[in-house]
Amino acid sequence: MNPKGDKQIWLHDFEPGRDRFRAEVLSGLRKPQKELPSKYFYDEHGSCLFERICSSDEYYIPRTEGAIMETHIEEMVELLGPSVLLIEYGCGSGGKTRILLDRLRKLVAYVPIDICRKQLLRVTRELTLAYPRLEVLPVCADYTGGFELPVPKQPSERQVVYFPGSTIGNFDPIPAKLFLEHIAGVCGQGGGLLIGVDLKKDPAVLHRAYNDGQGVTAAFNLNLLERINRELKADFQVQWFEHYAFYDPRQGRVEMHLVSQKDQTIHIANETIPLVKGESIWTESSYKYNLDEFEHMAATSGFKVEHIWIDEQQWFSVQYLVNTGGTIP
Ligand code: AVI
Repeated sequence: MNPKGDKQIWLHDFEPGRDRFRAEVLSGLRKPQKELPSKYFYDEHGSCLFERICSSDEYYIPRTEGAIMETHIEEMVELLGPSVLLIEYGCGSGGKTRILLDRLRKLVAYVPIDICRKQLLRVTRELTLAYPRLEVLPVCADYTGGFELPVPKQPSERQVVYFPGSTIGNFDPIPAKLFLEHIAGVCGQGGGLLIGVDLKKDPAVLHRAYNDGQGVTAAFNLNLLERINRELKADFQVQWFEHYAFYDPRQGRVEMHLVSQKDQTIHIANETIPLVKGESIWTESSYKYNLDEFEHMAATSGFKVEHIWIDEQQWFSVQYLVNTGGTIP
């Protein structure tokens, strides 16, 4: 406790440094199809914009997933069992998790992991107030890289990773499989993964979701350039870029790009990046799966699909996968 009576928060801090950010930005911008890693959307302002996307009418994912969780939480809790160590990858604003924290029996500890330190600290503070007896062990990290997990005070019966929101969709297929393999290693044999997976659907619905009428998704996309300007002292003229998002049914993914509106030159860390009018910087992919595709990927990563919950429109699934200790080729 500190003198104000607040619980002390021990942050396990592996926040990616500026050198790594610069190196990843430059390596993406040197490619023939220029690209930027979508994980860098989430600075403080980007995280706020993402929260606004999540409450927009068009972006159906949070409300659909939330309704699935509300409807089936008892069944989920039964499957996960008691004395779980719950590890959440990309906890964001933390709202979705409370439904689990409220219901899980004898929860051993909660490990929220997020790349945005400020947001993570805010969420941890809120949770320690709301759940004073729960051990909360925040980790600030880019969860696509390596980092150590904190060890809770009490032993657990099972480690369960929670990965909601269909963030798995932001990985290309091979990295997605490798990431699931990594999670299988984290939760260990008998451990589980409760994951939100967005499903293939009418492209018009997807188009609306990534092109909301208020322009929040566009602002979220463009904020990446503002962040690079601020943190890497670059000189993107943000007004000369436009948000462009579309669904490619052959690849089964939504692509987000920033399209240059004129021939221009960007300077970052002594490098000059030329862009011609109409050229794009690819900032995000968001893969949509059908159930068989996802089951196959899970199986090649060491997971068996134990249960799937879907909404009535069949737009989104929440799935409980168990690490069985074996993989299919
Ligand atoms: C975090 N992730 C799952 C979101 C998605 O749908 O791919 C990020 C996002 N990008 C635009 N809107 C939301």
